[in-house]
Amino acid sequence: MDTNLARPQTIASPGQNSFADSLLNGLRKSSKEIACKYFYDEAGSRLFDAICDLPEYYQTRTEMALLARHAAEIAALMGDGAEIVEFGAGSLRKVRILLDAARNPRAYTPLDISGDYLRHVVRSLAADYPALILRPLVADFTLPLEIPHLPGADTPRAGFFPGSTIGNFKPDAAMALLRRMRATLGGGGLLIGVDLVKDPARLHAAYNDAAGITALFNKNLLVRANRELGADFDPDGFAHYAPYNAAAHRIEMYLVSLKRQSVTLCGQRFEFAQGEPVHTEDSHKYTIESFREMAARAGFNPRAVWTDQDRLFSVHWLESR
Ligand code: AVI
Repeated sequence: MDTNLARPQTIASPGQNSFADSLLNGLRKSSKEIACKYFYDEAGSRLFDAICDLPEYYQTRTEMALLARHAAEIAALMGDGAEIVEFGAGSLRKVRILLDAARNPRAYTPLDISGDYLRHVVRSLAADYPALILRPLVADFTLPLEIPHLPGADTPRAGFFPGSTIGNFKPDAAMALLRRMRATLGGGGLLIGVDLVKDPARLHAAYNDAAGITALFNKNLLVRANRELGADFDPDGFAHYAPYNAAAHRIEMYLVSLKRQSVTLCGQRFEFAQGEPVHTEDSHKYTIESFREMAARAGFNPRAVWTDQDRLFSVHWLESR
């Protein structure tokens, strides 16, 4: 048994609603939608890991290379003895780069909506970093949330929000989220990965991979609804569709009904016309300048920024003001 590993604790936020409520509300709308945070059950998290390894999905490898290249500088900005708080823990591959470079990190607190996945991935860290306090928290970081302080002397917090997950929020919601993170970090800085505006063909390929993994990831929402809620979606009756909307600087993801069909969910019937889209995700892209402006409006002081030579991706260090 690893003594530095706490069991994942669940932190409920006010107004937290369930997959069932959210799905019912989303399918009742005149333009149907499913919230993208429901992608990440255990199967969805694994599919997302597979996306990160795709040749077309440049984001993950570019960000990891940036973190590795600038790790010493990042560690200096994070300071000594920090608690690293990761919003949406993912596979933990990226945080290992930080933990290896950080100066005597005291604790690592990953937050994730998927408890099973969190338990699984954090276990491997416990053995590799025996001196580190590990506090996995099952929480929805998109909702207001207070993380209890570690006992003892005040430990500075450093936030970590990689992967350009910020892009999955509409700009107003992204700014509100940055504000909430600033509050959670209590004066600590935030290291955040942000995908950049670029050639639309490159963006299109990243969300329409040849192996069809992104399509499976998208359709997993329906598979999950069938398994968890007893719905009767036919995943093959929907197509993955992910165009780039250049005017709005975002990839939009949809499941498009391939035929006229009805689906029963929680005792209610939903009709889908042939060709009807269900919106499942937006992935906004920023310029370095537009992101720094947004961060400043959210109350951060944008300090360092690192990018690769092709300007595909950026990593920012934002200080709390
Ligand atoms: C998690 N998020 C930043 C990914 C993205 O690129 O927007 C989710 C994703 N959707 C399709 N592929 C990857």
